[in-house]
Amino acid sequence: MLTGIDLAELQPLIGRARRIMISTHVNPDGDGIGSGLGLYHALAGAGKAVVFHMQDPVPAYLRFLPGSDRIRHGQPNQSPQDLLITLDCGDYGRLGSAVGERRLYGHLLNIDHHVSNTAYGDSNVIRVDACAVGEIVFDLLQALNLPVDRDIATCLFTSLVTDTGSFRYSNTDVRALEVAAVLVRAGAEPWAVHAALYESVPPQQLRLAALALAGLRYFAEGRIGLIVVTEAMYAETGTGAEDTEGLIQFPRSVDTVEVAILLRPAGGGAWKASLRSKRHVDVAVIAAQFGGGGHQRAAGCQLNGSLDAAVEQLLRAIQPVLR
Ligand SMILES: [Mn+2]
Repeated sequence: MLTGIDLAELQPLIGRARRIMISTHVNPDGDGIGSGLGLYHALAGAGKAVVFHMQDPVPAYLRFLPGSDRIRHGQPNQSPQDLLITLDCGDYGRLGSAVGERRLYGHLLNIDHHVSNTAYGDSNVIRVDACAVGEIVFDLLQALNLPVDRDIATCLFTSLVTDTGSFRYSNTDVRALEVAAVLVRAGAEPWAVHAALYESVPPQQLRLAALALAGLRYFAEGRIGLIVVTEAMYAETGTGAEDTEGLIQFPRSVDTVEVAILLRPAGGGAWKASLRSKRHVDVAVIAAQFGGGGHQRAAGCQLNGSLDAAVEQLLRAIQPVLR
């Protein structure tokens, strides 16, 4: 779905804008940051006054990306911008505090691939068939005739790698691999990106994984796998939320499991749930029941109350749709 807009139609909007701000969702991931930095470098190269501003800091595993040290975070943006471009962010609230007041922005361009996107922009490019927002940004740069140099290629390639699970998930289609090939030709190095992303784990992160794995539980004859991270585990291992990256792969990797759940503290006694499915359960629908969203095979939401209550609510939502 391309809601109303052909990418080439964005030419006048972007051409007119002198000051452009890029942002992505809270708890930013490789897609939000990779696609954002790719766009950042391209727009800066085109002579725009461009800033990349998000609520949270760049997670350590993404700090190898060229330009990641120039991303601003923390305080809300206060300077007026001609154009705000939001990437990989399904609803306006998920931008968190980064954007400040909406009246600061002459125009909001929302570029995303989440089926749950609320089309909150003045212009919305929502392509649910894109494996990553990096793929849409790649197409946008083509449409705008902006060159893809080595830095841009590395950032966009990282976006594709992280959102496709290193080209393994069901969103890995011919198009994803074709775009990846073009990016590699433009200078992205698959091994270097892989090593930076997945072979640079700090020891404490593995200790956290060991603690969480010890408590792995199954429900519904093994078709649901649950892994929980607690504040106590963070404290014992000296880790935090960003060290839970990749943990959900463990329950999902079990042969009987259709739906994998990762629960971690969300602050204020709430729990953040990450949901993954393998074949037929639409976890975006499950997450939406709790005010969250995402994709068919990967989604997230937040639940209030005790851990037991959070687990109970999720099981009650998932069990009826398991075959
Ligand atoms: Mn994404």
